[in-house]
Amino acid sequence: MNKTFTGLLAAACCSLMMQATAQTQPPKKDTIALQHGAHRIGNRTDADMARWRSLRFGQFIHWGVYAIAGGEWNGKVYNGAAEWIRSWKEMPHEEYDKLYRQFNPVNFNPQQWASQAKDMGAKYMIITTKHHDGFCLWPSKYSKYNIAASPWKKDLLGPMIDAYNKAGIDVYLYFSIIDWNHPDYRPSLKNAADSAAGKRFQVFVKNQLAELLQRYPTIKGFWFDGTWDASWKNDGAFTDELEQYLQSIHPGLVMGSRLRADEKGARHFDSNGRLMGDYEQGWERKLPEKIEDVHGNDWEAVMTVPENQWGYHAKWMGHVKSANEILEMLVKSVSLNGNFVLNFGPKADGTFRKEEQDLMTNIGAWMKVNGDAIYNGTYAGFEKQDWGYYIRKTGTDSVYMVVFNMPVSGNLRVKMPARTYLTGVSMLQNNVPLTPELIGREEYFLRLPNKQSDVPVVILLKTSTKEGNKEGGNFEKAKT
Ligand code: FHN
Repeated sequence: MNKTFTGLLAAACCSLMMQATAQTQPPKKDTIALQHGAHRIGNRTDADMARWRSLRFGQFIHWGVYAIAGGEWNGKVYNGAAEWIRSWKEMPHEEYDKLYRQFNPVNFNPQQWASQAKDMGAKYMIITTKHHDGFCLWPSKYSKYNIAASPWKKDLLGPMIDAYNKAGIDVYLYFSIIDWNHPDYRPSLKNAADSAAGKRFQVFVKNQLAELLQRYPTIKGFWFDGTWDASWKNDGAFTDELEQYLQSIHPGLVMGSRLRADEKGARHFDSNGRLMGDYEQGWERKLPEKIEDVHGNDWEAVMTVPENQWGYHAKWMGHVKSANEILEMLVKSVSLNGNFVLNFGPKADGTFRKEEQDLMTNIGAWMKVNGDAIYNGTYAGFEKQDWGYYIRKTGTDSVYMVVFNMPVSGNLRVKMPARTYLTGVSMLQNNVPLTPELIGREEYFLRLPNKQSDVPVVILLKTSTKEGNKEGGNFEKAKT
């Protein structure tokens, strides 16, 4: 066996042939004529999109005046998501709308935020420029409800974006269309007066977005939210025009599927089932199970640490995810061709709660050793095994096995696609080589030197599609 293996090593080192990569969307006929449906078939192939796709791990930050309430009001605890507290019957709107007068994040240290995100391994960051409450973290000239009116007085976004960019992290801007503070915002347009307000609101949105682009030209894209109300989704033409307008003033921007609706009110996917926007943006607090679930589209998942808290809530309820659970979600996402974004909700003073700091440290410790398996990773085209996930380094014959469930037998089964052979196996952590045992045609067992580990273990497989595996050819299929 060893001889065969060494032979294979020599024979196959230059093979860069990919096995099945992403499934492409099956060509289907459009049955409905649409002017404002998807304008592209298949994924974007330009450099900006390729960059987004290669980053794989992002940090989401929900920060705003809701952090002051921290999920509590008048001694009562709100069970909903902290950033929604204004909609709670126990929270008078007038009281919430005065909170900005206390927003003074004296301990905000953008360099520290950026360096801890970098240490965690995040390659991009999404910041809430304004959430549904309408409070703007930048001094917008189109709304008085902004950071300049708070005791902090000055821009928060600019220093944040600069610090993250300096740390080598791309920045995306979250922007909520729902705006509870704006007099012209309506969930639905019921009469002529509402329609007039709706038109004014569209101008306001367009102005604020252009303002953000003009103020922060290094941003890589927008992350839209709050686009499910009838007033927004029933004007597909406007959403289409807006997307094109933003692209025209900042070519290359990456924007997901939440922005657009088609003229029939379909969101994310148009009425013919084609994805609108640059990637599928509906994976919130859930992940696809298998490659078929993503239909060959680029996609991104956003995840909370507790069950459903985005902004700061002093009392986290329910299950709080561990670093290993989050790493498994990250790895699973990349193994299915997706990006994974982990959310943080800083406190009103600009610091992060201990649980979030510890998570960043623990995730970062693993990423420092194993990050090679994540960045630029893609679907490997191997049959999934119960021990964990395969990730291929895009465009190469390197495939990583990320082991989350060590079998009691200690044997990790590797089943290669037809006519694919192993040419080298080593532990990513320390390059220690492993000797695979051939157990069938294109099928091996691997055993780790030490099967005990508190964190997922990564094994690097070098593969080849060149002929040469004579020994494998001796295995007979069962005659049944
Ligand atoms: O309502 C928001 C929620 O507060 C949070 O911002 C998430 C993040 O994806 N988006 C909305 C729900 O989809």
